[in-house]
Amino acid sequence: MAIQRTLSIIKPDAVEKNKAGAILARFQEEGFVVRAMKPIHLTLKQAEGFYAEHRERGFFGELTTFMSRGPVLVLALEREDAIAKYRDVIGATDPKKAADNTIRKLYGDNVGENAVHGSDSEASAARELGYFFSGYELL
Ligand code: 3AN
Repeated sequence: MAIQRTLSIIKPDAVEKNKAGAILARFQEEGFVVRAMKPIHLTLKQAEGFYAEHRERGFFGELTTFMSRGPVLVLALEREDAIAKYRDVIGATDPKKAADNTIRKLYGDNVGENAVHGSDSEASAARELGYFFSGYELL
């Protein structure tokens, strides 16, 4: 499997609970290398742009209000097979359905406030990395 990059967001709920450090340490233990990282407090418009593909879903307003309510930590993570491996480490979208010891099981509260975001394909990883990082930041 090839080396890939994926976009991770440690969401406002996890930052509020002071779990960003523990989550970052877990990613590093799982073999991810941090290629870029920054704290951001998204505006509602920036959150809406990021989640544009979900615009028609009933939870869009809830999701974008939540994602813009406090700071997040945005990460470009790299390792072999990063996109699938990252999804394994974070677990299912709904923390109640996530496997034991996954990040969403450990730190998520519900399907909306689920601690972390991760790209779900190579195409979305490319778009999402480009949404938050400039070319020079990812060299
Ligand atoms: P994932 O983040 O696991 O790829 P998606 O792409 O289905 O999940 O959903 C994007 C984000 O939308 C999720 N991370 C979650 O925070 C939010 N979300 C999904 N379903 C719901 C829901 N029923 N109610 C509120 N928020 C939701």
